[in-house]
Amino acid sequence: MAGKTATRSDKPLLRALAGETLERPPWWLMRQAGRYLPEYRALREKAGDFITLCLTPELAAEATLQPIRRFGMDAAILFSDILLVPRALGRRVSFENDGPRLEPLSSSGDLRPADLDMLAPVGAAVRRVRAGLPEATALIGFAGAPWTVATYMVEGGSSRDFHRVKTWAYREPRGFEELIEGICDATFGFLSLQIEAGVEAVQLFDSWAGVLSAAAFEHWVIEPTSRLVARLKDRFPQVPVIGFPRGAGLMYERYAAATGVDAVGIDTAVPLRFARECLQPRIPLQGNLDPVLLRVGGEAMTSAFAELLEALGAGPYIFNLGHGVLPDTPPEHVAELARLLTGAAR
Ligand code: 1CP
Repeated sequence: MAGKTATRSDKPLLRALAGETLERPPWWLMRQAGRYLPEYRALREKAGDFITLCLTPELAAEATLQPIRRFGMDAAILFSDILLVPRALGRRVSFENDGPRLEPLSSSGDLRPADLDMLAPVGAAVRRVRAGLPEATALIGFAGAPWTVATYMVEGGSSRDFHRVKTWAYREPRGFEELIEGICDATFGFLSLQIEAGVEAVQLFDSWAGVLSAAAFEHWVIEPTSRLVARLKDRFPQVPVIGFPRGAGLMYERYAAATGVDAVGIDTAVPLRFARECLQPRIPLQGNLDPVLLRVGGEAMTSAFAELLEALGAGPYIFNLGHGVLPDTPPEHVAELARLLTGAAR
């Protein structure tokens, strides 16, 4: 074999997560695998349904590797979904054209103990990806944070107003706490399985953290996330955790200080000055180019990119979007971004 094998700490993503400021920031994109890539659409058609794609190791590994082959990001993110956890908890989950559908849950009594064996193919996919990645490319595993997973389980899918889940949380906090605890346990099992199979960092997606009051944020975002991170750190002290509490606004500071995560993903709405002055001195940051700018491309994207690097590039930083790649994004715009990043030494 040619060359030496990169040790863990040689990988740019892991160095940034450990707090190093790199010459050029490492990069990856949330939803970098997916419908904007023609090769993904072909794979998806071959699999038939989305859950089959997630739970067939060869197919999930192929979807994970597709964007790396094309664009050479510094990290791959495992192709999977946050809604595999409700499925392991015994809920019916399907993916229709207009989004996920679950049977709505209204009582924690209807939960079953998690069946983690159902998720074993995810471990097999991780092992395949590790074998197929370039040596400097890190592999990120992920799960939904408990609050966000609870929203899908209670609402029965995506939601506009989150009335059902908030009503339950406010009206019957004890029962809701049991649901959150059940999700926490299953999520710990799901992430442990990914780490044991070879993921080198994990991200907790709290996509709906921003819909809560400050007090409810404390209860249903900060507390369960802190417990989950503490359990992960106890068992896997060397594996960095990225927290992404999308929409957390002013609560980002509290999240960064209290949850024990190693890095924070910032959404598009976070002002760069606040990020640089109030967050980055405490914790490495990841984000936050508007996914719409990636879709638009050209000068609008290039100048926003330059501003972002100017603001955050002098501290520990991982380039990413403020949310996932949009399905109608031209792949050439991602290629352009890759060129900007490889030319972006400080
Ligand atoms: O039709 C298809 O091909 C399915 C589209 C799709 C894809 C490509 C879904 C259904 N999930 C995924 C993959 C996925 N989901 C990844 C893969 C790795 C990557 O490339 O990033 C990841 C990290 C996720 C995470 C995920 N799933 C989140 C958190 C991030 C976010 O976007 O906020 C959420 C909320 C989900 C639920 C989900 N699964 C799928 C959809 C369309 C959704 C979102 C529905 C909604 O907006 O409420």
